[in-house]
Amino acid sequence: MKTPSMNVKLNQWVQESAALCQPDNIYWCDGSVEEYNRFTAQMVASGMTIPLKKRPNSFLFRSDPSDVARVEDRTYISTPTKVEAGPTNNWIDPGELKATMKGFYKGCMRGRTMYVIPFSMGPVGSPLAKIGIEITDSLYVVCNMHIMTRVGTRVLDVLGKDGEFIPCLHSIGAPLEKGQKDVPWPCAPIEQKYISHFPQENLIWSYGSGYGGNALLGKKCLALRIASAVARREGWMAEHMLILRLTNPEGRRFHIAAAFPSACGKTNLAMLNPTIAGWKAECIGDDIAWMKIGPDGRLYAINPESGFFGVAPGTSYDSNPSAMDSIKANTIFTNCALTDDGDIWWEGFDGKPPAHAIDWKGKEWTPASKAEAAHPNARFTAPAKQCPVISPDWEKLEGVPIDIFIFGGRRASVMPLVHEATNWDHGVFMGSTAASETTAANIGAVGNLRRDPFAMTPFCGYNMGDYFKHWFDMGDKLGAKAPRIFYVNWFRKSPDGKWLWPGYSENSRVLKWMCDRVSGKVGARETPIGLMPQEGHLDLTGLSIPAQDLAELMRVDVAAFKAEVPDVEKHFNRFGDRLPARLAAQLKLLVQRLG
Ligand code: SAT
Ligand code: MN
Repeated sequence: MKTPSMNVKLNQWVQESAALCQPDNIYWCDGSVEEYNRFTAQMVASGMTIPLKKRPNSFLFRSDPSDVARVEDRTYISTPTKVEAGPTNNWIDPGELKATMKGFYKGCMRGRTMYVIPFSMGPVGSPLAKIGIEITDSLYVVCNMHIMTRVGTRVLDVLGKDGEFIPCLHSIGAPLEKGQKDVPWPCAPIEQKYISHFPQENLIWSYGSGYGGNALLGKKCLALRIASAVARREGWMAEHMLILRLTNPEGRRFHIAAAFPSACGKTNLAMLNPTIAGWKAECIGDDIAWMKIGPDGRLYAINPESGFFGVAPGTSYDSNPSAMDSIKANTIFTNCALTDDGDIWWEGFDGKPPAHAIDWKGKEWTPASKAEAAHPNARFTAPAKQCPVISPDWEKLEGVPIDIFIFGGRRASVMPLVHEATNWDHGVFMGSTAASETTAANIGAVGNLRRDPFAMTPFCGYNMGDYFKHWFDMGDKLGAKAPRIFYVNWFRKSPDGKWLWPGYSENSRVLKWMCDRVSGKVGARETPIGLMPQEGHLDLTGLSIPAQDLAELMRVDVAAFKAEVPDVEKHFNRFGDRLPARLAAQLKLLVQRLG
């Protein structure tokens, strides 16, 4: 196929990649509906996917059982020196890593087609948008990218002859020899998987996996790891945050950006259905926020994505009706169970489990089966525009002004339901010390407590000590116009293991308190860890939470916080002289306040 692009660098890179990977064909994606339909039909015909009778234009994929989540252990930030990648990232020298990976890339697309996907992260033409080009040999990736990003010829038009783009090279790492039969989910073994980033060159190389963030390179690789490094250089922010708009009964709008680790409820909060009278919520994004200071000195956010790659298990009309409505049609499902009538199913779905299904591994399943029907990291890929509560302003080129930042994670103990930072430095301290129990979104142990600063541990494309400093620099620039900062924990449990807070839509009550704080409607009570709601200020109308549960949710466990100080010190010490003195000062102040 002749190149549709006039961009000299792009054409050269495609040619070089083809020479290295040796595909049978090169195909340039135009992003059209016709193209999407042709590719899904092709995958149905080849047995790679199953069309769902119950959901129009929707498909179920089953991955290889070894390829079910991000692989943090195989993810690299390859900067010229190790210290630039910092203590939270895996590092290999760029020359060495490229040599190793070139060895794998050589001939890796034999017997396959190389697809060239021009995509925009952010609405095409937004001053915050960036262009990427993904080269891949996976049609699953092409179709997911169609949903998750803006793909197509428009992007090449914007790129023109000499526009800048971020090259993203991806291969599943499974060449097909002559006569060799393909499998439904080709990929390479774990020790050959590499998710590599070269921030100095704005370059991404991914090899061996076809799943989620490992393969849809616009998402974590470009929009977080590379973008975070670019953002620091250029003075803006790329964060692992949902964006939502809340409107109070008087019509005042508040924009909230919240950072939680993967599989901790960002999609649910982003699509919140408020249970408090007169408040309205709209979704702008569920995973990533790019934020720049606007002409009025406030911080403006866009959602660089155009779809949701959401965790399926636990999603239901009960927990997230808007997500359920978003996935009625035109959706890709990965590693969900298949019901006998041609629908998907997962643990936590509405109603009774099906009497019989086919599980994510393609095996017979009944409620008596020991194995889960859906993989815990099973996902849906759905167009954002299908969300019934998507904001009419979700594609506004200049973004929306952020009033509130929220940090948090999953913690069965210690962290109360909500507290507020007393100032920006304190808020940065809260973000930098955030901790959460690990989830199935990464291959590895689940339920271990780890420090996950700003929910960015797996996604920061440079030394996290410098990232902390960047937060202080942004705060200094924003001054009095900086968003207010809060910390939440929806996941606190009683000593006998029961959730203390109902969560989901009821989280709107906590958001209301934050908005009331911003508009000066309510005061707060000072505690050693920050500001907390005064008696009666958290709107609990219509909710019956036992008084002792509420007391536990709001309790500042001073002894537990004190007991964690050595762990925070250890965490900070990892950054050596890259740790901003302002963070060390905050820790000192906390220790003093705890007494
Ligand atoms: O697989 S993804 O990285 O896209 C999902 C996640 O971990 O948040
Ligand atoms: Mn995420």
